[in-house]
Amino acid sequence: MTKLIITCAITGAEVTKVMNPAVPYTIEELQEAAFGACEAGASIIHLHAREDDGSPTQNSNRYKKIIKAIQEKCPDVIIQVSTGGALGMSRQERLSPLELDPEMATLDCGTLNFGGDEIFINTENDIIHFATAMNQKNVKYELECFDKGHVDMALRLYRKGFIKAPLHFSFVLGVTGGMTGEARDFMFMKDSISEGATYSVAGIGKYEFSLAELSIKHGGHVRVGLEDNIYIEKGKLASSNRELVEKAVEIAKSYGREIASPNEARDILKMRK
Ligand code: KMH
Ligand code: ZN
Repeated sequence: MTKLIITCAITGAEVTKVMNPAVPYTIEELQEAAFGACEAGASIIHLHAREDDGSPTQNSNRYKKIIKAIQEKCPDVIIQVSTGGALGMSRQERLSPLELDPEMATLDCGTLNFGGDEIFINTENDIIHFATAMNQKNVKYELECFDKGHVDMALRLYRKGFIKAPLHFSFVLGVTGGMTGEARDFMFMKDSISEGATYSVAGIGKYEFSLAELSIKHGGHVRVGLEDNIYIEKGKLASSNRELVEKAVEIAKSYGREIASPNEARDILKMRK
């Protein structure tokens, strides 16, 4: 089976130190979190920027400093910047990190209820706008899909020529308002993508490791990290992103699945420029 690509979503935009004190905010904390995750086996860091007080930002200068700090300690790692940012941010704000010509970025493929009155807005025109900007800069995108309709949208925009192959999907399952992280929903998502496409799965909260295991078993890839889940096991907070990656590595080992290095991940995702 193909080697396993582990992405670590080290901080996100919504999770806070109040929920888990290990959530990194400062440049030093983000550097340390990325380093720990990479040492444990992550080849991709899914990155949101935060200010020192934890507020989420898409400011490209802040991203630049964080990326520089991460690359000092993990020179090979693939940095995947978020263009989802935080709820309520404008298109323009969300796209700011593209100014840095990142190697990889997320491309969110549909609108979703996010609990309470929150809505994560990604209209068809937003997706086309983001995809066009990334195509111009030859940025590898990860197609983030929180729902089956998002996969269909990505495939439709692929057929129309706005989204380019090779397609790499990320199924983010278990968000309030999106598809659940039950095995049935994972199978439906993975069976819906096109021939030759690759996928990774990010299980939110309690779904993180059950979905990681399913994906490992079925030849998919995995995302873990404090953005998605703050617990190492039921009722016990994770001490670090490293610990979450280590747990994914243990599961992979139990299935005889080897872990991809960053360069092997680049080959698997066909992202050499
Ligand atoms: N923070 C969420 C609203 C992404 O990184 O592209 C969106 C998100 C998706 O995290
Ligand atoms: Zn994110």
